Amino acid sequence: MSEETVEKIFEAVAETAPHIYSGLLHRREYVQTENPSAEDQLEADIWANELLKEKITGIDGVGEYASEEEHDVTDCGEGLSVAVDPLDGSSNIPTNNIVGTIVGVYDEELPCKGRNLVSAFYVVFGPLISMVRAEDGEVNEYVVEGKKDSDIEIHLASEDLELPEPKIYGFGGNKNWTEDFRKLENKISEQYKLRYGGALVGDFNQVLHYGGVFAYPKRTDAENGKYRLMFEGNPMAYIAEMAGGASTDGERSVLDVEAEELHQRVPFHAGNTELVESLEEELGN
Ligand code: FBP
Repeated sequence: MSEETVEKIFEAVAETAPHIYSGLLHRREYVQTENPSAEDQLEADIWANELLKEKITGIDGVGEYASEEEHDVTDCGEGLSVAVDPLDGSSNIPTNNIVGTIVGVYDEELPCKGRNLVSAFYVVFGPLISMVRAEDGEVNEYVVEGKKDSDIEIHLASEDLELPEPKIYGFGGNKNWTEDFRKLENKISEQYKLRYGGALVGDFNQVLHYGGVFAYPKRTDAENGKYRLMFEGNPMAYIAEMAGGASTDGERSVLDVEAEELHQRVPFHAGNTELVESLEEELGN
């Protein structure tokens, strides 16, 4: 049963979250390795991936596990495919700013389109450990408490989250924006307040709560921007759309982008529908 499997995946991530959080203290150094996207890895990136991989691949009904930290998909039986960014925003770890975990659960072999998602969620390691989960047309928020497996509790904090009237924006990659995007940012900055922290989970999470738009667009030096479609773009676009908002790669919903490679990148924009639509229109001109 795929609903039961999704529930087990969600619980496994919730139970692992406090372990990841408490283990960050001694794993804040860069090691001499790169991930498949040629980014330097912290000891924490590798370790969080190992913890999550062990838990998730052990779940009955999980067929594939893929991670932003590993080159290939791991085949682990019959069933759903799980794509994980174990520590999103990990360059925030040395400075002690927000990081998180992003998970997409697909009912298709990876790589595949975001339309194949059956669930997506993310963990925010902030003042609290919280989780936002989108499924069956609803977005709910949870708080995770406790430290050991035996005392971890998951409390529902907010039900059926919807993007409120827009107030803020956050755009990454500013050193290499196109002229069109720079003009657009200029306009948006006159109307909305800038909030940018350098971790997709934190930056998107505040847009979800305050309303607005978040983007990491294409760059003059990177046609497809920075985010990995399977691990970051699709799950966050799925959550944005389920919260009543929209997403775009500049031309179409992120969820409709063809997936050709596991680690392919995608220009990412998501938030309140009216803002995403006007951004898409302006960038298309
Ligand atoms: P990682 O998952 O490898 O940490 O990379 C993604 C990311 O950290 C996003 O969370 C964040 O929005 C972006 O990179 C920050 O990029 P920049 O440092 O260019 O602002």
